[in-house]
Amino acid sequence: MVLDEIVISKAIIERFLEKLLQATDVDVAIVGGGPSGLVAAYYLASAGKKVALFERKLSLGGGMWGGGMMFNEIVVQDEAREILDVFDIRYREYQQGYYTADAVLAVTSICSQAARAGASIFNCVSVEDVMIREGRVTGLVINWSPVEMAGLHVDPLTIAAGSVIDTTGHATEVLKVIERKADMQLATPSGKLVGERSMWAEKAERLTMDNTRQICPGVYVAGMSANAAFGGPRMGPIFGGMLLSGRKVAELILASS
Ligand code: 48F
Repeated sequence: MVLDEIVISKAIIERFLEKLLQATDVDVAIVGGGPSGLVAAYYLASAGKKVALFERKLSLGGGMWGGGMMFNEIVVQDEAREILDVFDIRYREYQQGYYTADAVLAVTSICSQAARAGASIFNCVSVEDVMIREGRVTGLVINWSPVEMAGLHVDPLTIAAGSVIDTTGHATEVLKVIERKADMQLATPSGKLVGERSMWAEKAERLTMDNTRQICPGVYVAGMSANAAFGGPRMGPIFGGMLLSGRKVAELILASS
C-alpha cells in the first residue's frame, strides 16, 4: 500500500468536521477538561446524553497532572475512593482515610473513560462567551485557543446546549462572562461571583459538594469553579472533592431532564 498525504489530510478534515457538526447542538456542553469536567462528561455520556467538552489547552487534565508542586501524585480521601474504582485507577493507602494515586494514571484513565463513553472532547478550543435567549444561557461561543493567544481578530462560532457546566477551575471563566455581559443574577447571596478564599482543605472539600449546583438558568458549576463562585476556600492537591463534584453535577443534570 502506498500512503497518500492527501488522503491522510482529507480523512482528518472530514472526520473532525463530522465531530464538530455533531457538537453544534448538544445536551450538555462542559467548559474545562480538568478532573471535575472530565468526570461529569463520563457520567453524562454514559447515561446517553450528547456531551461536548471544550478545553483551552492542548492537553486535558487541568491541574491534576502536576499533583502538588509538580510532584505527580494525588491524594484522595476515603469518601471518593469509589470513584477511583469506577475509573480503574490504582491507589495505595497512605494512612487511614488518605489514599494516593499516580497523577498521570488518574488523568489518562478518566480521560479515556470519558471519551469511550461517547463524550466529544475538543482540545485547543476556548470558550469566550455564551449565547442567551429569554434569560437563559442556551449555548457557548467558541474559538481556537491559538486565535485567542495570538490576539487575532477572528470571529468565533456558536454551539447550542441544553445545559452548560462551568468547570474552568479557579478562573470561573463562564461565570465571569455572564456577570460582565448578561443581565443575570447568580445563585450566590449577592447575585454576583464571590471569589475563592485561602487554603482550608477540610472546609473546601465539604463546600465543593454544597456549591456544585445550578447557578443561573442553563448553567451549572462544579469543581474548583464552584468554590470560587460561592466564596469557598481552595483545597490544594486533594482531589476527592473534584471527582465527587463531577459526579454530582452529572446527577443533577440527569435528574432535571
Ligand atoms: O483547574 P482544573 O483542573 O479544574 P477542576 O476540575 O480541578 C481543580 C484542580 O485541578 C485543582 C484544585 C483542587 O484539587 O484546586 O486546581 O475544578 O481544570 C480547569 C480547566 O479548564 C480549562 C483550563 O485550561 C483547565 O484545563 N479552561 C479554563 N477556562 C477555559 C477553559 C475556557 N474559557 N475555555 C476552555 N477551557
